[in-house]
Amino acid sequence: MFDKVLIANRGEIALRIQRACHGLGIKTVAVYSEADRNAQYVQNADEALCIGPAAPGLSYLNQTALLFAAKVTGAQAIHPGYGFLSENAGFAERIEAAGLTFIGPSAACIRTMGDKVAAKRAMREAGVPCVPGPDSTMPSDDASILAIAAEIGYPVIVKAAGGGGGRGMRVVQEHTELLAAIALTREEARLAFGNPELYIEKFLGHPRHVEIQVLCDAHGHAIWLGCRDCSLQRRHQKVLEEAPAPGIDSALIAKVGERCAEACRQIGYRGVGTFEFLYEDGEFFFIEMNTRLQVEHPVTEMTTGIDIVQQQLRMARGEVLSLRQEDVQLNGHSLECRINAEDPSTFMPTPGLIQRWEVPGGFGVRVDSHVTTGYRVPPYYDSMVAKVITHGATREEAMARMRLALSEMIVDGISTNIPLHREILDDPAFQAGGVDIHHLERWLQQRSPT
Ligand code: MV4
Repeated sequence: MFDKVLIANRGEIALRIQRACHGLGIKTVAVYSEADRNAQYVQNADEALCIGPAAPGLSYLNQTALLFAAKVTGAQAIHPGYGFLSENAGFAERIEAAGLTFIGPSAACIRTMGDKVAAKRAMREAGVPCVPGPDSTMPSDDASILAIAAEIGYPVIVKAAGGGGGRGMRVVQEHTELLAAIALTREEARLAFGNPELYIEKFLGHPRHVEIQVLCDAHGHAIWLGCRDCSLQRRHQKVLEEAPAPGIDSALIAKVGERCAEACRQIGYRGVGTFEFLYEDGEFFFIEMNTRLQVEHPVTEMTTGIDIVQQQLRMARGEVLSLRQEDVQLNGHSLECRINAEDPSTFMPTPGLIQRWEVPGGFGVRVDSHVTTGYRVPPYYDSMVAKVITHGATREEAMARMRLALSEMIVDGISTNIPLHREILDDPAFQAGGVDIHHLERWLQQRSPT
């Protein structure tokens, strides 16, 4: 049990976690870098402590400073948010070794899911449908490698076991290219992840990115909270997400969701998690599991009515899950636009002073943001400054509310990607629903040829 949580993060998610804590009567400790000293959420925390200079490596990634901050403030638990140390098994271990609670799954689960081969093996054993390909790392001899690829059938994709999120992978169209591609990817993986192990999968050419949210207690109970479609992305950065994934048979989603929940029971998963799938030609294929709270969790909250961050805190406190699967009612449709401080056409970050900040409101509109007029967007971190989330009885209603919400939003002083979101909402292919993971980049190229 804990009654004071240290929030080891910054920006909108630090505020989101702070609100969930205060809603449960839990006290909060904000930690901040010198660049975030004046942020409003820092002032609103019960206690606040500077943990270092602006550079993330010296502050938000500084495990020793975070543990020291927990010690001096008497915080008994640490919430890592997303990014930074949220999927660092070693950090989870250090927290537990210090007698504190890491708000997340066990270090062992984080470690398994960080190894993409181990994750896939665990999920296939638990009955989750996976992308075709062996659940083992690449053998060392060329003949075996070529035989595996031939059996899968070209094109194949070579991925780093230590990768994920789009880093360390290479598509191979035919057998003459395979061994060179493996040598290159292996060297990249050794450099980037310190782990040269690779694996090989069937390459899917036009999938959608559909993910399933799960919620688990420490007593063997697990439920799934519907799905999200995150296909609208550029360079592996999600731009707009929605729940549910449009046009997918809800009985199929329920079947896959049940498999995910069962897998969580089997591996003793605790807290919140996300199963990432590629969805192509009516079928789901597991690729990775994320062991953190995700940026796009609000669209699931809007369609289930469940406060995912409060549930995450309660699970970490050791409570028994009070929700049964039949209590989870999926209602209507929700969209989330990630508002970034960036140039809408070049995508270059645009840090600086926000001279005016007016956010939308009204029925079915939610804004998650730490920004206020006079806020200076620091150049050191992710450029996301807000998430505009809408909910409606139908996808059309959620889209109409989003158009209105974006038209009400005023940001002066820096440019943002709000114009891009307006254009996406006017795109007939997006409006129809179900675009694949390549749609946004294809559409951007056709709009402004380089
Ligand atoms: C794939 C794939 C096609 N086939 N795996 C990229 C991020 C990482 N999580 C997995 N990724 C992909 N894996 C197979 N077997 C295509 C991608 C991919 C992608 C996946 C999700 C969202 C956006 C993407 C953009 C490019 C490639």
